[in-house]
Amino acid sequence: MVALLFLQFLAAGPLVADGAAEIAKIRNVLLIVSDDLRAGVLSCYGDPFCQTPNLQRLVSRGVVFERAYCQGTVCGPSRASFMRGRFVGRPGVTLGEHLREQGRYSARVGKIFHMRVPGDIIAGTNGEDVEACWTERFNSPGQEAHSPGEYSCLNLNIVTRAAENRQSTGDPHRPFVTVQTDGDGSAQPDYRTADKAVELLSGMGADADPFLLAVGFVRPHYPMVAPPEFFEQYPHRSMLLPDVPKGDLDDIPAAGRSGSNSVSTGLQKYPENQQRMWSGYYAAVSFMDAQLGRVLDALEQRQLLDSTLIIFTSDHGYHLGDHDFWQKSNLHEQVVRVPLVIAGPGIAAGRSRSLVQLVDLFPTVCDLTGASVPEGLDGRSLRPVLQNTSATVHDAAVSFVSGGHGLRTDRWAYMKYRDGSSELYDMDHDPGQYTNLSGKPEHAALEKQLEQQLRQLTGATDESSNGRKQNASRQGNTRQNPRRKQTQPTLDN
Ligand SMILES: [Ca+2]
Repeated sequence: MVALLFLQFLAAGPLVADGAAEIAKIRNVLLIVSDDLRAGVLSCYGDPFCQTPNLQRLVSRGVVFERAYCQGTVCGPSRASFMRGRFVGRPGVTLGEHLREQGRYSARVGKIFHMRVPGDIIAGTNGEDVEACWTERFNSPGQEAHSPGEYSCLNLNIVTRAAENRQSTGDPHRPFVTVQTDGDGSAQPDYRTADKAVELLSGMGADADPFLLAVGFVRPHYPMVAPPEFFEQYPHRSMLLPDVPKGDLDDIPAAGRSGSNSVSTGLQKYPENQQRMWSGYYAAVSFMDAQLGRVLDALEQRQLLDSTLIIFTSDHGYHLGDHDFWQKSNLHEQVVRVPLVIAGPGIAAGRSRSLVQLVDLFPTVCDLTGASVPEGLDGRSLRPVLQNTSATVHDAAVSFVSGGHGLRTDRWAYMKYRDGSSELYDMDHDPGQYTNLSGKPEHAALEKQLEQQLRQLTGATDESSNGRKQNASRQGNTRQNPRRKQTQPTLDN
């Protein structure tokens, strides 16, 4: 059945020579946002283990952006940024509001703007959602770490089936929780999100109003909850941990080091549990992918593939032991690089090396659906790349933490922190970011140029980045506490 649907899906999305004419048929947008999903764990970005057959359906008929970067590096700021098409903390109309003003239907299912995971998911509450963004909105509550089944808290080395005394929302333990659930997973929030998305799509058709359907999955964000069969695909002893050379942290300035690391969380004591973290993360990704498949099936069954732009991405990436770091809130490559796959009529399968940013999604949607483009967006339409994957839209991408900014150019990754410290990596020769070249005399001119480019793009000075952060806090766009260092692990719950 799966194979049959797969073939039908392929048949429904022919690669066309006349892309522009086909692209003009786009009326609808299906925006799918996974949570805390690092690009590198997906097979379309080279991972040898992780099974994501449904994302592969999109890959087989869409463009994979190999160098897509988030602007915010935790949930709240990133989501507020790309849903406004503006850099972190900048106010502006949201995508849904903008499309609604032009007569379109807009719906949210699950987490699109920031929701605390697991807090808002367990409570079934809206988090920092923007109500005006949506014609209708639907939450997908679930028991999360309290789901019946085998619970593990890996940094405390606790495994139990007992329902009582489970670490759920307390740091530093909650990021290291897995649950192999009893049952078929249908009580899980992402399953419910897919249920509702399928229901909404069943009411859509060729003659329905153009729609924006935003589907927000919460996995693989912790707790990593899925039925056992998803874990069994990834026996923990076969999981490969990132290489962390001796002295790896010595050349990373304090501002660049994650406060959530193997030592601070206690995970260092349990190397096998670090492998179990990978197993759990993969399991959560595959479970999310299964729900993605159900949504794609519904889109196909409603014969909406020929009129719908499909965007799959994540709010940011994730550290899984790289540099001994765990979680996010950091400017290193595993956090700032995100998965991005875009498919739709007139878009041929391919891969793009262009640097792109999540703030590009807003103007891309406007461009491809014929909506007007609001003034002052920070992104650019990706249409040139979708029509020709050798096109380039940016020569640099920027990312934000409360203590600094990151810049990614074709060859270099540069981080500048408010305390004056910096990092510089040659991504051609050191993609793992093991050797910080900042401060080396032979790179002084380059570093000066990158710093200037970063300031131009972000408008950053020490004062302005501080002011921007406070402005963002007033809008409720971020949960960042100005008195708390960005590198601490409690920013996003
Ligand atoms: Ca997130």
